[in-house]
Amino acid sequence: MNIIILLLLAFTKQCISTNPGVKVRLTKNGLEYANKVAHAEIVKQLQSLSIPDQSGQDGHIEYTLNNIRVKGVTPPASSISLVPGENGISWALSNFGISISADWRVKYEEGIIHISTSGSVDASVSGINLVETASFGIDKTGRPSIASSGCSDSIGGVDVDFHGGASFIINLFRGTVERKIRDLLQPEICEEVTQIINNDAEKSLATLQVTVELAKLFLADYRLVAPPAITADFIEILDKGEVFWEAAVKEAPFSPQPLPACSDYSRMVYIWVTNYTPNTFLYQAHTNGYLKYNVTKKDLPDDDASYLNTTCKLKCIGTIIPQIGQKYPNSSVELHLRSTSIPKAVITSKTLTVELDTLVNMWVKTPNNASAYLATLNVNVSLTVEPKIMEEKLNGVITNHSFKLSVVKSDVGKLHPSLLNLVIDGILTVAVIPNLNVIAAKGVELPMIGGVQFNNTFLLLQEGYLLIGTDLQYKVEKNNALYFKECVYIKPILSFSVAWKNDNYSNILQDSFV
Ligand SMILES: *[C@@H]1O[C@H](CO)[C@@H](O)[C@H](O)[C@H]1NC(C)=O
Ligand SMILES: *[C@@H]1O[C@H](CO)[C@@H](O)[C@H](O)[C@H]1NC(C)=O
Ligand SMILES: *[C@@H]1O[C@H](CO)[C@@H](O)[C@H](O)[C@H]1NC(C)=O
Ligand SMILES: *[C@@H]1O[C@H](CO)[C@@H](O)[C@H](O)[C@H]1NC(C)=O
Ligand SMILES: *[C@@H]1O[C@H](CO)[C@@H](O)[C@H](O)[C@H]1NC(C)=O
Ligand SMILES: *[C@@H]1O[C@H](CO)[C@@H](O)[C@H](O)[C@H]1NC(C)=O
Ligand SMILES: *[C@@H]1O[C@H](CO)[C@@H](O)[C@H](O)[C@H]1NC(C)=O
Ligand SMILES: CC(=O)N[C@H]1CO[C@H](CO)[C@@H](O)[C@@H]1O
Repeated sequence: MNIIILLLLAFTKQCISTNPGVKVRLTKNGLEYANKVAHAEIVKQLQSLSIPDQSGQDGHIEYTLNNIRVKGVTPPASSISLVPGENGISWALSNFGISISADWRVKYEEGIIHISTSGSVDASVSGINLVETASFGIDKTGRPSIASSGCSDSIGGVDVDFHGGASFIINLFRGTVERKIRDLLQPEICEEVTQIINNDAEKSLATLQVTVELAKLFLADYRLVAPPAITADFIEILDKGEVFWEAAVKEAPFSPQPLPACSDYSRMVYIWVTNYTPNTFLYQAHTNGYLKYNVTKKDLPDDDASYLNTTCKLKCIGTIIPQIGQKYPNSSVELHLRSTSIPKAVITSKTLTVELDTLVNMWVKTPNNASAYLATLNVNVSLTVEPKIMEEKLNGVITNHSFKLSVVKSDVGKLHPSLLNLVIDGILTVAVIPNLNVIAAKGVELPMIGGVQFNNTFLLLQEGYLLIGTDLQYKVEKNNALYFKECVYIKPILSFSVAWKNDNYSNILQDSFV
C-alpha cells in the first residue's frame, strides 16, 4: 500500500492548467501486487509482535499486566479494491486472530481493607474482520489528501481464562467478561482505523515531498493538478510535471497538451511524460542563462587532445582552417557557446529530438596567454535522443545529430562553410555530445517509490509524450521493511494487537478485572 501512497508523490503550484505534465496510472494488477507485498509484510511483522506491560488504577483498584507473550497469531486475509463512487480504495482484512498470555496483579485498598491477588491469564480474540474505505482528494498545497469514508468490523470470538489468585471468582463471570471485551473492542477497531487514516495517513500525505531538486539549480514540481482519480480499472495521479529555476520560481508561458485516452491496463503501472516537462526545463535553463558552455582543450578526450590546437602535424583546427593556424601558431582555440532562443524538445512517434540554436564565439589563446577573437557563428543543432529506462530512472543517449551554421562575423577573413562544418562537427562529436551524454546517462527519477524494481518494462514514443509501462517487483532487502513501517495501511492491523497500550484498552482490562 505504500506503493500507492507514495505513487501519489508523483510530480505541481496553484493549478493553472488541469492538463498534467506527467501522469501515473496504477492499475488493478498493480493494486493486487501492492496488496500481496503488504500482506507478506503484515505476516512478517506480526511474527515479531511484542506487547508492552500494562498498568492502571481505577478508584481503589490498582492493577498490572506484565510479561505479555503473544502465543499465536492468525494473520488476516487481505484484499484491496477500487471504489470509484467514493473516489477511494477499500481495504478488507478477514479472519485475523491473536492469542496472548500474561501475568496479572490486582490490589484493592479501601480504608482498612487491603486485598492483593495475582495470577496469569490466557486470552484470545479470533475472527476479526475489517473493511475500511478511504477517499482521496487534493489539499491546498497540491498534495493528495485522504479521509476515511467508511469502516465496518466484526469480531468472531473472545476467550479469556484466568489462573491463580482470585481467578476462580473471575472465571465465574467469564461469559460476562468476554462479552464486555467484545462490546468494547468492536467499536474501537473502526474508531482506531478511522483515526489512523484521518490523522496519521493524512499527516504523512500532507508532508509528502512534492518538489525534487535537479542539478542544485532546478526544481521538478510534482504537485497534483487534480485529486487522484479512481475508476473501476485504475488509480490515476495527474502531476504538474513542471521544472522551475529554483532561485526564481516562475511559471513557464505554455501549458501541457491534453493526453489521449489509453485503455491499456495490462501492466501494473503506466507513466506518461509529456514534452511539457523537458520543455519547461529548457525554457528555464535558457531564460536563466544556464545554457552556456565553453569548449576548451580540457574538454577533449586524450585521443583528440590536440583538436583545438592551431599547430599540429595532422588534424587540428589550425590545419583544417589554415588561416587560423598561420595567424596564431602554437595556440589553442576556445569555443564559447550559448543558446540564443528557447530550445525545444520534440517528441514524435519515431524520435525524440532537442532543437538548440546557439551562438558560438571562437577565441584563441596564444602562447603568451593572451586571448584573441576569431569569429562568431550561428550553429543550430538538432540532437536525436534515445530515451531508456535503466534502474528505474529515465535516461537517454544522443544517437545522432545534425546542425546548420552561418558565419555572423569573422576577424580571420572569409571562413569556408564546408571547413567550418567539419570543425563544428568535430567539436560536437569529440567534446559536446560526449559531455552531454554523461549528464543524460545520470537520468532523472521517475515518480516512483524506492524499494521497487521494474520488470517487463516498455517505453513508447508517441506524438508529444513518452509512455512507460511496467510491472513492479518489490526488492527483498532488509531495510525495505522501513518503507512498510511508514505504511499507514499496515498500522490498523498492528494496532489491533498493540492497542493495549491505549488507555481505552486499559479500561477494557480494568473492567474485566472489576
Ligand atoms: C567562458 O569564457 C569566458 C571568457 O573567458 C568567460 O567570461 C565565461 O564566463 C565562460 N563561460 C563559462 C560558462 O564558463
Ligand atoms: C597542442 O597544444 C598543446 C599546448 O596547447 C601542446 O601541449 C600539445 O603538444 C599540442 N599537441 C600537438 C599534437 O601539437
Ligand atoms: C611553436 O613551437 C615550436 C616547438 O615549441 C617552436 O619550435 C616554434 O618556433 C614555435 N612557433 C612559433 C611561431 O612560435
Ligand atoms: C594564463 O591565464 C590564466 C588566467 O587567465 C592563468 O590561470 C594561467 O596560469 C595563465 N597561464 C600562463 C602560462 O601564464
Ligand atoms: C543521422 O542524421 C543524419 C542527418 O540528419 C541523417 O541523414 C541520418 O540518416 C541519421 N542517422 C540515423 C541513424 O538516424
Ligand atoms: C538559427 O536560428 C536562429 C533563430 O534562433 C535563426 O535566426 C538563424 O537564422 C538560424 N541559423 C541557421 C544557420 O539556421
Ligand atoms: C518478470 O516478468 C516475467 C514475465 O512476466 C516473469 O516470468 C518474472 O518472474 C518476472 N521477474 C520478476 C523478478 O518478478
Ligand atoms: C471511549 C473512550 O474512552 N475513548 C477514549 C480513548 O482514548 C482517547 C485518548 O487516548 C480518549 O480521547 C477517548 O476519549
